[in-house]
Amino acid sequence: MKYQNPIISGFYPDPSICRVGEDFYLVTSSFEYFPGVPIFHSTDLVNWKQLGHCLTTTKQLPLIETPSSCGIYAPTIRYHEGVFYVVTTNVLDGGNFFVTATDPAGPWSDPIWFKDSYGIDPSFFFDEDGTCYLTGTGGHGEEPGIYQVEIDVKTGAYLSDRKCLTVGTGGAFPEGPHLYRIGEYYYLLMSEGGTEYGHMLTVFRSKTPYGPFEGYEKNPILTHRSKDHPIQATGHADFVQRSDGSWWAVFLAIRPIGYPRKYHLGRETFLAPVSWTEDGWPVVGNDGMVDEVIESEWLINEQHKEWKERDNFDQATLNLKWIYRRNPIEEHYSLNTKEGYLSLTGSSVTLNDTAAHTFIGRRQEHFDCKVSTSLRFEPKESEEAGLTVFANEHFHYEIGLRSVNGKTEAFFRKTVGSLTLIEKRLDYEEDRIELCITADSQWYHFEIVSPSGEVTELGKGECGLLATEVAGGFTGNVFGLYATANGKKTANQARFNWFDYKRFGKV
Ligand code: 6LW
Repeated sequence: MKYQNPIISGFYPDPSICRVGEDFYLVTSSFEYFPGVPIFHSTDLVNWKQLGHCLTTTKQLPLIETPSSCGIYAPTIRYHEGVFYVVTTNVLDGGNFFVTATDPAGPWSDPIWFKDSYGIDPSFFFDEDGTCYLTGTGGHGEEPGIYQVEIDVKTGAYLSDRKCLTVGTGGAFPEGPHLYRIGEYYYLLMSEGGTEYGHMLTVFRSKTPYGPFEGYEKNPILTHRSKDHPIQATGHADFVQRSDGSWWAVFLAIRPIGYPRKYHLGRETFLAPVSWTEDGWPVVGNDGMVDEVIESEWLINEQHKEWKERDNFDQATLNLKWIYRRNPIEEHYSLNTKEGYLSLTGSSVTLNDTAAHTFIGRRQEHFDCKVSTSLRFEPKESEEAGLTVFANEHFHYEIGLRSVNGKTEAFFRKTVGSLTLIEKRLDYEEDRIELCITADSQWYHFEIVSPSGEVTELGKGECGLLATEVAGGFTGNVFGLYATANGKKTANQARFNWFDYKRFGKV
């Protein structure tokens, strides 16, 4: 049977996976978005359904004025004796910590913070004797490398000295480590080269958990660096074994467009089969290369991608795909489930500020897609609300309604670094409007539809100007509904009646 990569598309990087019986659980990074650390479930590794998020409270995930692409980095999920553990880093807001749950759908515990926590990419390994090893990168001026300490999983207290396991094969940014015990060896999997085009996965092994670790002579075991391949930046992997004995790797990769290459969907989650050499070294995919379509005799199910095209905002809680930027100010959001709309109240914070915007978004998962929404809004002076495609505060395009000199206008604006341009403005007499963004792999096209059905194109913007190579950071593009009073206070609500996301072409 065949499946198509990515297995989870859109900005879902740094995947980590664990198995409990026939069930697999997978988590990814979430940075400044809230709730944090989406958690997915699968029984066949190719069909994934989101169960929820691991970090759903401000106590677990303080993100007050967290800069874009700070917040939650690479989590690891592990299961031990009836308990799930997710260990991760809140960069700039507390460092390394973990949460636990008996039901992966939640609720997850309050955070248990490590004292004197160092570095990023923490991972847990529970050995047969119950010892829990915390493995992660260096920090606080240490030599870049992978470091390890034993911990008490009730309190997070360190039970041993912290030791360096390896500095890797010499690539930049030794990171993303996971320790496993397979057969007679402890295997240390890690990434090097940085999360961009030089990304690679390397493996080491030892007879003891602290080494000495011997590197595989054929390292790296996964990389697409300097290859002409549509998938790039492969790395940051975690291994899992199915109950049928087959081994698999989940990892991140990107799908850049054009030349020079640029990617705007972020780093996505991919899957590859893992085989073993006779002398016990892992081989990922096709000798370290992975294609979009993979055929494997070990697959047990067809791949169907979970899909929901319309949100009518008529449920008591928002669909799990919706995410806020930083901790939301609750009173700025309300769902009227009876009449089926989501109301947003703007604040003085604009889309350009490093603060909690009034914003609710969902990841762009496909190159070819169309998102649209119906907005009812009577803006007062300085207010605006609309639909944005958002990379970060300095890189975003939007259309919406706003008030200028007592008049309502529909507008299309581009913010690209320090350049801001209102590309189109039209007097608009109605208080209802449909806002649409149609994406292909090169362009976002913006249009509005009046209540009488009249369609007006407002313009287009390059996807490449919102791509990571231009906008920077670790996230991918998100479509968002937003409201702002641009420096003023307001109680005026922008009501969104529905939101559609249609995909075209391949998943
Ligand atoms: C993550 C690091 C990485 O912590 O990018 O690709 C960082 N790998 O391991 C942020 O996602």
